[in-house]
Amino acid sequence: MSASVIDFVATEARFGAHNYEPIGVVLSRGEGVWVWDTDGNRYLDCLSAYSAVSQGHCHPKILAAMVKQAHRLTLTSRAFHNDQLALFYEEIAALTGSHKVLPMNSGAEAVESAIKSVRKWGYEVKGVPDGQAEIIVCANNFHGRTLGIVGFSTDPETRAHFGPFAPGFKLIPFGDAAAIKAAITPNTVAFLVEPIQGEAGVVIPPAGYFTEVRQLCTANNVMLVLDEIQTGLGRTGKLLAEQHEGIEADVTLLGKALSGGFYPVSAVLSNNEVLGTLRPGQHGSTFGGNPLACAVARAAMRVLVEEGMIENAATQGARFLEGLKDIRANTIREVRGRGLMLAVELHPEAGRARRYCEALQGKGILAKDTHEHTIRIAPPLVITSDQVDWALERFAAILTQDFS
Ligand code: IF1
Repeated sequence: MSASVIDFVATEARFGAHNYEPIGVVLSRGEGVWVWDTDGNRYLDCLSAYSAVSQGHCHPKILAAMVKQAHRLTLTSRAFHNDQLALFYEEIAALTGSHKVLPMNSGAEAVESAIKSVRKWGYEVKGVPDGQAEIIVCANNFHGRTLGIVGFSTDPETRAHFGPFAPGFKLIPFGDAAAIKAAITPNTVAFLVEPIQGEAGVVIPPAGYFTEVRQLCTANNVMLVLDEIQTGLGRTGKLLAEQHEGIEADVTLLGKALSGGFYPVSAVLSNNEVLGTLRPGQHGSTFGGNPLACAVARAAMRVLVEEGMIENAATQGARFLEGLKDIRANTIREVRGRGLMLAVELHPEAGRARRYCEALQGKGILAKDTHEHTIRIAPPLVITSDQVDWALERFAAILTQDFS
């Protein structure tokens, strides 16, 4: 690493909490699918900040909207109206077919807000005895890092030594509809689940799973809460991953690409029932629904649709998936993906996925490992066929080596 990189890394190590182990690169510029490090080396970003930069780095139209709004009005608090929130509500509701919107900031805040709202709905509408609401969640879930959320994580790294945790969550295997049927009780208010489990390594459920889930939730008056914070906004080749299953959630959570990576913006979207239970003073956030966030999100949604990014994710995702499947390498156990949410799972004896990511960096690709043996691949949705082919050449070159 160059001297400047070492200085940045050393300073981070000196002052920063060591809650990440970044790959040895210091980035200083981004444009579209490309990022550059402080030494001027260029990389194709195959992480997109965990699908928050789906529109490509520093999208000019989102930037312009941010700068224009930042010159006018950034934050008012919700004690007063502002001239961006209503427009954001109208546009996100029209885009997603939702009736009610709760604007928040981080994805985890949206998840926590949804948990509070479905519990409140359970007590005040479904008639569940106060304090006894149950929410069904899946093993290997990832919904954020707050105390409430890690309380129902099954990943020891995520939850160890952070207890005690909140009760009221029931864990079942992902992809097993019979398990949901067995877990539902009269006190069940919701099933909270990712359409595709991202952190778990891009785990796609069996065909028909969500059709059965939808039927079971409807039949038992249980709210289906889909966490689309990573899968949503075009990542899987459709606006929402639920559309691959032809179903509609009762509550949908969005974040990450809702701002195109410019600003923390998340939202809880629901039918009238669930968010309709919230009354003034019962929930809130200093920055939730601020005019700058709304202006940025409006531009991020607009370019996603107007520039055909969702369709491109389907086209280039299929190209990328086929190309990965064509790689003949003893190191590869399985290639998985839907749209541009892809993963290569290595055989355990091939060594740690991180080693392959470090080797990919040397070829101009930035990718992230997850759970030891899986390489996650999620480039911005603006990637072209030529760039996919360029990336595939490099994945093939690295995956046919053995870094065990
Ligand atoms: C980290 C993972 C991805 C998410 C889903 C809610 C949230 C996330 C499906 C919370 C956030 C991020 C968090 C970040 C790394 C990244 C991640 F590896 F942690 F699991 F993407 F897979 N629902 N995911 O994926 O949103 O509060 O972060 O805005 O915590 O290391 P957030």
